[in-house]
Amino acid sequence: MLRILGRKNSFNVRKVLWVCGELGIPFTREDWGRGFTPTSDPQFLALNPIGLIPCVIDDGIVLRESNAIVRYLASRHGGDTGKDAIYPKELVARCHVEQWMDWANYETSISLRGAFLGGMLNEPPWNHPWFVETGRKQITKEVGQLEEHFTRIGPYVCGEHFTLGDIPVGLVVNRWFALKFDGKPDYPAVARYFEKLTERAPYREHVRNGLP
Ligand SMILES: N[C@@H](CCC(=O)N[C@@H](CS)C(=O)NCC(=O)O)C(=O)O
Repeated sequence: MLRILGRKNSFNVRKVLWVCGELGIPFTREDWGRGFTPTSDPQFLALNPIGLIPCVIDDGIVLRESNAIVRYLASRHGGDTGKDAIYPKELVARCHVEQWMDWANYETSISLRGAFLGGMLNEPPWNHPWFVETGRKQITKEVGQLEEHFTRIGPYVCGEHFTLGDIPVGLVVNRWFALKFDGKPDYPAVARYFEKLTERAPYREHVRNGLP
């Protein structure tokens, strides 16, 4: 059985839990990371020398990096491989999915460090006022780009069907709605997307469950 190492309130672990819910993949989960056994523990580092959660073990295969894990699980257990699959095989459809995954993991994770870790959790060193302000401006611009995207395409990031692209983006959107700061705009198309994702039971269980 798939073993997931990482606390269930982690942004990146929740992606893995969500995809398992979508695909009906049975798993066991162990609490590692902030508030539990630290990822600097030699037992953890022996599995994942990068020292971050999530880390998974599947049939003796050890994997790290949430997006890579999500793609692996969908490739292995995703069933449908057609154009409308959760992770399509067709090159262009696949790249459309992956570009959203990469965008969320790179662009928005930098902004959210300032806006969320600094601005909401007051965590050093991210709570430097310049960094908080820059993060807020940047995440507002990025979610604004998503807003603009959803005026043309929807209801999911790649169009009509739910794909892996929605998983990291769905985490970002959940966190966006938890942020509180002056001048934060309303983005109605993103709000509709948030409601659309909320129709999905694994999203309600692992993502929109009251945690930012
Ligand atoms: N790029 C990595 C980032 C992983 C990451 O930053 N994980 C955080 C939790 S979301 C972590 O390990 N934090 C340390 C801790 O919880 O002790 C991924 O996508 O998996």
